[in-house]
Amino acid sequence: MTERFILLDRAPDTAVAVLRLNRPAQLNALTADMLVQWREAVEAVSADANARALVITGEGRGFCAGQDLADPLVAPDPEQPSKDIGHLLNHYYIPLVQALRECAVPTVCAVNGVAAGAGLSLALACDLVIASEAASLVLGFNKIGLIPDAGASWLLPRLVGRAKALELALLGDKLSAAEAARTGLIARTAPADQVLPLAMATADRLAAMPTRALVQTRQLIDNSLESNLDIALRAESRLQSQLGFSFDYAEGVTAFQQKRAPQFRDR
Ligand code: T3D
Repeated sequence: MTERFILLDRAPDTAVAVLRLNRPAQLNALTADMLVQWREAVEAVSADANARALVITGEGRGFCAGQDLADPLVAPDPEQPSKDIGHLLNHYYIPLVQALRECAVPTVCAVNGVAAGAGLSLALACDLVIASEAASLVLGFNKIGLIPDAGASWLLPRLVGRAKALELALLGDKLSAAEAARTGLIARTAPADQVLPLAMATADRLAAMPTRALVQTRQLIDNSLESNLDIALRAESRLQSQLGFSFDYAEGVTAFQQKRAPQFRDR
């Protein structure tokens, strides 16, 4: 039987799916099987019509130590000197980053402990990142002669600006969760025993909101970093035009007029 490195759960009466990285003895370091299971789990949530938010967290004391450096796919081997790390990125990391960025529901990452290398890249690919005050965040790619990957080189300057991005990537120092929140790398921190409850409460709030509008907001914000005002204005107009015909828009306005809580349902 295939070992389950990713646990996915959504209680029947809730709209929040919870995905747990499950290799705690290795600080949830990523193997190829684990990356495939993670992508499949995110895709399953996208396809689940009753899911309206996704929380991602790690089992054990770490969130994710990045690529498993002992994985024979990448571990340097004098017998086989021509291993291509690009293959690993193309076949495993890139599809996962894309699945996260295109997830049909908002994603909340509860960073319960250390996030390193691609483990940090993947946390940052989520919509909201909440880290335990006990967690540390480190790129660390420079320490093994690599460049930041799994989207980190694209995200970092957009999150913290060029100066801080270069400091984090070139020096590779560990950042406390508090410092990460101060610099804008993550959304917020919480005491260690509160990080998952806060992530769940945040996901509950998101699940009660108009999912399609939230996901399109993510798309607009991501695209805005690549475009100009004219393109952004037209993209807003096109999406707003579509949303104006949606159930959720009618429900939101009607609920406001009737002074009651809206019951959104579009996906
Ligand atoms: O080929 C490629 O690599 C391409 C892909 C690149 C993407 C990447 O993610 S590159 C970056 C890879 N990750 C790292 O370089 C991080 C390496 N780990 C660390 O620097 C530290 O372990 C941490 C800062 C994450 C945590 O430190 P600490 O002191 O809290 O824990 P520890 O004692 O170092 O680790 C605990 C165990 O997890 C230990 O195993 P042991 O001795 O108890 O049996 C350690 O070997 C294992 N572990 C931690 N990180 C990894 C790992 N095992 C395999 N791969 C790891 N990345």
